[in-house]
Amino acid sequence: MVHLSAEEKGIITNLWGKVQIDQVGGEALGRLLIVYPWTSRFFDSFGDLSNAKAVMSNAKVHAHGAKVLTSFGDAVKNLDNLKGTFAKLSELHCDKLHVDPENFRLLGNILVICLAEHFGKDFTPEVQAAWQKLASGVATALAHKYH
Ligand code: HNI
Repeated sequence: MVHLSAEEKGIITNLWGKVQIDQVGGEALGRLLIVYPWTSRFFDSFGDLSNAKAVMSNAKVHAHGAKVLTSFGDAVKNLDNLKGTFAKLSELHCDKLHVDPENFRLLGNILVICLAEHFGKDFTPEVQAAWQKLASGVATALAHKYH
């Protein structure tokens, strides 16, 4: 499990307060679907995902991305208990959705890229390190109930 220092926790909470969840969530999920096209097989019901433009303008992608990033925000509020926080979602993604947990890592890395783009020079290496750690912790927590 990841261990976050008090300083890293401060960095994470501070940045999270400025994240535009709807925009960044949609962008991160959209980029996941474009960069790793096989991930679109989980989203059959979302309509046209056949090219980058279609993905990035797909309202269902944006809505679901916002939902996922809102849920990711529960991690920020529970930095000392990621496994407990994501236990139910881990069961859901394993038992019902059958999402390969490797995809959680891919999405976490894409999220970091989106944050870097949004925050520009404020996204210093220290900020990146803290977020990268959090993303890894969330991915581990979401994979925890897999069997
Ligand atoms: Ni994920 C549904 C959270 C990564 C595929 N996912 C959800 C829901 C939440 C959620 C919350 C809604 C649950 C409900 O309806 O009760 N997902 C998260 C989080 C991450 C994540 C926090 C990682 C940070 N999910 C992924 C990834 C994939 C994924 C990487 C596939 C590539 N998720 C799904 C699918 C659904 C889903 C598929 C169901 C969508 C639907 O409504 O049809």
